[in-house]
Amino acid sequence: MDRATAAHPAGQPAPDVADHGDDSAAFRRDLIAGLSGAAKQTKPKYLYDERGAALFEEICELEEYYPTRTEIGLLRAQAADIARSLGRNAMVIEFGSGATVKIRILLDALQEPAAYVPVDISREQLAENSRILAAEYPRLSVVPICADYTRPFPLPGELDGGNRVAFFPGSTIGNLLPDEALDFLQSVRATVGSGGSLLIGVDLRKDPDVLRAAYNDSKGVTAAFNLNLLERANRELDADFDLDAFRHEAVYDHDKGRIEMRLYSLRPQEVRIDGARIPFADGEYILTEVSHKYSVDGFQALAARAGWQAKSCWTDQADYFSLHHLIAG
Ligand code: AVI
Repeated sequence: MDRATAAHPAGQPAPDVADHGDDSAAFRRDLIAGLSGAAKQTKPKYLYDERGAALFEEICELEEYYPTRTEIGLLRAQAADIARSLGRNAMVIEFGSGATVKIRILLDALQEPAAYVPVDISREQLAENSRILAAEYPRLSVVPICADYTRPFPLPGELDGGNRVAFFPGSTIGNLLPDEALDFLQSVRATVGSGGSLLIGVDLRKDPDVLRAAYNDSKGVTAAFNLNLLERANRELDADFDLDAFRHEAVYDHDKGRIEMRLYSLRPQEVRIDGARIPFADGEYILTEVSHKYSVDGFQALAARAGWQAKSCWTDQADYFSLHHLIAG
């Protein structure tokens, strides 16, 4: 964890943050290990290099991809109620600092927010967002922290005893396996401590046709996002994936209540990754990402196991998406 220099009121210098991003050695090691087992799979974080992050932003704008606009609509529609539930002088600790649209809605609604603490592993994103928000909210203390937010990290002393509110929008929790989600919720609980709370966005179970359309969009942006993993391996690891020999498909698994993003091999083939040779059978696939969908009760039960007590829950009219305010128990 690297505590960044605080960008305090009235736009003081941009924060100085260190970059702890994955290096290519870790990508090579993880990719080869993930493709060497009987069930081929890769860690979803490798989808998000610069191009992957740009493609994900494009996904968020797609007609078929409902989560982003539904969550933003829900935040806007319920802003006053959410602000009441979160309370005055909130110190908002955002886990991940991507697009700033959601945090702005929250900050605009909150009663005298005391601090904004974005936490991210990416130095550039963190510095840029901190600079923008410090300039836009001159009375707010902006305290960026460069850290892997999936593990507990210490909060700066000035947040002790305040109204600490973790904010984790986007249903990114869905990309974790249930055990990982439990660990993550426990870790957030440890980070905010007793008296803290969590506002989290969680995508809900729904008609599988809606889900399949959202992850197999008609413009092929999600396919490009998924296939970019192989392009990235070719770019960074000198691998020789033939991009025409793989196809994207997102499949909904009813029993597990999750979308699985897959890359299917279109023929028997062997791929070279930096000296390793990986065989693929015709029709064999790589599982690149899972996206779990929860029921409101199911998510609250999971959160309870991690030491959180449900205080409020908001859903949109179609019950597509939920926002939960949880209190550290
Ligand atoms: C980041 N995450 C919440 C997205 C999701 O919906 O699971 C990632 C994504 N993958 C394909 N489309 C969107």
